[in-house]
Amino acid sequence: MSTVTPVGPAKGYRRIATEEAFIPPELHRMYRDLIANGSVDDPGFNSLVGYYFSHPSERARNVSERLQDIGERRLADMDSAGIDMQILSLTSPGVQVFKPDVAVAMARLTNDQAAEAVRRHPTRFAALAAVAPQDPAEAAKELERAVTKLGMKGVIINSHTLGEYLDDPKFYPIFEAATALKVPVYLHPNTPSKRMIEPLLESGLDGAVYGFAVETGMHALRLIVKGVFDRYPDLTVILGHLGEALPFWLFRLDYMHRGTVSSGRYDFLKPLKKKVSDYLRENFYYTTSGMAWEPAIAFTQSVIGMDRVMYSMDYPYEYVHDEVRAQDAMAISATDKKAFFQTTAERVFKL
Ligand code: 1DF
Ligand code: MN
Repeated sequence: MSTVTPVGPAKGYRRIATEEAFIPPELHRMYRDLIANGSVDDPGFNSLVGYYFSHPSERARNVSERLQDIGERRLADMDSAGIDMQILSLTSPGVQVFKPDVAVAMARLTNDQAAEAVRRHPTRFAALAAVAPQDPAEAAKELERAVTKLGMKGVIINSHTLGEYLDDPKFYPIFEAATALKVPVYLHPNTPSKRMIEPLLESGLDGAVYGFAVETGMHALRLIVKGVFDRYPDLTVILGHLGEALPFWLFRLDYMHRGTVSSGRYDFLKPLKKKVSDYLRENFYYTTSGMAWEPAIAFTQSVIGMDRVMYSMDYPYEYVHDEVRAQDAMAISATDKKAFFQTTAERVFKL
């Protein structure tokens, strides 16, 4: 690889990266087996994981290797890119493609490994819990164990679980646990579910290039319009990629949703207590995850709030020193920059 110029420490703040992926080697092997025998009925999984874990390209090999290290190699990469701390989370789609019993066991194994890395390097790593939504009661139990016994700072869920979305009441136990424990739910992308992926897949748009945002932005809106936040007003959800484009839609979402509900177009669509944009401003936080583009960051800060937009790198999918430098150079006050890189994350994740 070509050499890169190290970023060096920031003046006046620590850089905390909040959406940073890893995978236990055991899970990596299981993914490869699932791909090889084609046994997962999810075209997005086969496209995405098939690429990263078996494609011969340098990008795929690089990502696949780096994902499996939560020790010295990762720390060296963090040192080089000027990242003081990573909030680790199991890479997408997590355990959400396995049979329920396997998924429950692998979530535990993942959390134990992440907790061990945090114990070894408490100033460099914190972690979010992996859970198996396939078994909502077990997911709630594991979240409680991860937070109370392992010191984890929240939970990550990679959008749909084999085509099912979290607004389904059967998943409420997960939100019960998250709100009782006062920890955020990171709604991380997954490839679009089988029901919506086809036109994206046939044009190569199913992955992080665009499909992730279509899938995950829609998922976040489902939570809002199906009333999840009216039921759990204290629920905090974090979105990466500057909210999967939702901040740009605030005005039209409010206008169209109001008209749709008030005209009685859908029997199942009940009025909400607040405007769609209110939930997006009051229940959600946003991270950049490689959207290292100042106009989009500044827009999100202006329509959502300076105190709700945080830095994330999305390592190892993004490991680009110039992106750190670009976000360092944003034209905002020293206090706001410290909030962006450090203090908002400290508050949201209780670091
Ligand atoms: C990619 C991007 C893959 C993100 C990811 O997990 C991921 C990618 C599998 O570039 O293919 O988390 N991301 O969050 O942007
Ligand atoms: Mn990511």
